[in-house]
Amino acid sequence: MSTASARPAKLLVVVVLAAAWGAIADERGSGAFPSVDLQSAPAQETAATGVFHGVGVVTAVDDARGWLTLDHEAIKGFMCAMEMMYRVEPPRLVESLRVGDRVAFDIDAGREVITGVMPLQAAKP
Ligand SMILES: [Cu+2]
Repeated sequence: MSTASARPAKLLVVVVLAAAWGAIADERGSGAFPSVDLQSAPAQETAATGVFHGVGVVTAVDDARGWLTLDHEAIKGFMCAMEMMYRVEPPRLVESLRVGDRVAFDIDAGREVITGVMPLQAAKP
């Protein structure tokens, strides 16, 4: 009886060891694992350096702190179209902006800070 009950247990140990070995192998990274790819999307955006130019519509303004939320078009070589919040330096650049304004902007890709804002079309009153 003891051999009969020991056999499944032994099999279980082998399965667990195989799973553990697989996990260790995964962590070493074969390069084919999706965990790496999942992180590469945001990493790609922050990896860009230099000043990029974008166009977007203002969806929120925090002129006290110098934050601007833009629904921006794709910025070639930097990021795809999305709505996001940016820090603006100097903060006074956002003072005259209103929600709905369409603007062109310069963004320092390495710091993800907007360093220039040029109004293109004012929000409809
Ligand atoms: Cu963005």
